[in-house]
Amino acid sequence: MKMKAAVVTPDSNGNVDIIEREIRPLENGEALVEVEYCGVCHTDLHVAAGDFGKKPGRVLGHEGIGIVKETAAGVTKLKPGDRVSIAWLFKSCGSCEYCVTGRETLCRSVVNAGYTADGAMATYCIVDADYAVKVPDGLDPAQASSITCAGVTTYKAIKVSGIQPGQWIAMYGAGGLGNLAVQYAKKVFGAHVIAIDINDDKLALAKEVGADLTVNPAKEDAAQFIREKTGGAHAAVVTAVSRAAFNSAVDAVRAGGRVVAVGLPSETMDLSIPRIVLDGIEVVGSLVGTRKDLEEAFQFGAEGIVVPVVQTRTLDETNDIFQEMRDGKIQGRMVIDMKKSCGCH
Ligand code: 8ID
Ligand code: ZN
Repeated sequence: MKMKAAVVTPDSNGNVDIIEREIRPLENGEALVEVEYCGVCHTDLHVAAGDFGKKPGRVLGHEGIGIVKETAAGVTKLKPGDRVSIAWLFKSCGSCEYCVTGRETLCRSVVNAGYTADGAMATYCIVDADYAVKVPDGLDPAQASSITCAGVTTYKAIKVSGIQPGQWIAMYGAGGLGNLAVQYAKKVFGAHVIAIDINDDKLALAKEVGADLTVNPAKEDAAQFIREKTGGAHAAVVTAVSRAAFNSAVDAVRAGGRVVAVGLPSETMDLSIPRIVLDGIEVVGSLVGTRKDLEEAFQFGAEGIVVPVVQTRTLDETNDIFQEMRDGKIQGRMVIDMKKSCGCH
């Protein structure tokens, strides 16, 4: 049986080729998933461009949602007909110090969908059954796809920020991750939210989904604005793909504040040692979320507390979506609808 897939070009030039490929037989513990939807994350752009090392021929995609078609021997957790996720955390070893202490995304032998394993930007995907998280009933599958990376990553980053109800959190970047960050912070954690983005249309969307305040750093000093309005944020989550945003976040938090780094520009940030030491600032990275985090993030979607902003497209449009993302033109998430593109339905 064949599948249609978006794979990184031979020279990893930031684009994909749409190809047909034979689906390999399942191995012990695996399941075959017919993909329904796959969101396009900015990380797919980084992988396609070789930002973390060239990956020619790799099937991209880690915001996948689909239906289990077949399970191999040894699979007890899933059965045909189940709706499951295909997330960045594709598989980990399950027994190292990270896996057994609730930090499985840091496993040194982790496998990531759409990076070190073939991902979900395809009509079919083979998953490790233990790592495919079930999608709860009542959650729209296109919206679930956006939660599979953007949602769980920001939900987890907010947990890591330690924000408490009523405190101020600054969300740098209001794109695919950022608009969900605003929603989880406001509606789940009960925080006051400031959204920061260089595009006014993204700020308008952030306001619509719950931001209390917005500021555009292309027009004014965001850190100064935040200090004036809030006395300094208690925490910041940075999903913007820009070192300027990381630097501003350090300036925007109050003493004892925590900056959670999520965005992945291939750059370094400035850290003033006196600022870090004298004001007790913490800077910490946060990488997607565990299977448990994803289960929780899904549930808030199923309950309608968090509503991903999604628009569906076809697999053939992947390179167009990439360009729109580079140009900062996307509101919320572009989600590939596989049924629209495979031509067999
Ligand atoms: O687990 C993780 N840490 C993780 C998970 C998923 C994604 C990390 N990421 C990374 C991606 O690889 C990417 O580097 O998070 C970053 C954001 O992903 P995204 O939300 O999918 O990208 P987007 O939709 O393009 O949104 C980026 C936003 O940043 C704004 C843009 O206007 C856009 O809305 N932005 C930029 I670019 N520069 C900015 C600046 N200086 C800025 N906003 C404020 N200040
Ligand atoms: Zn992602």
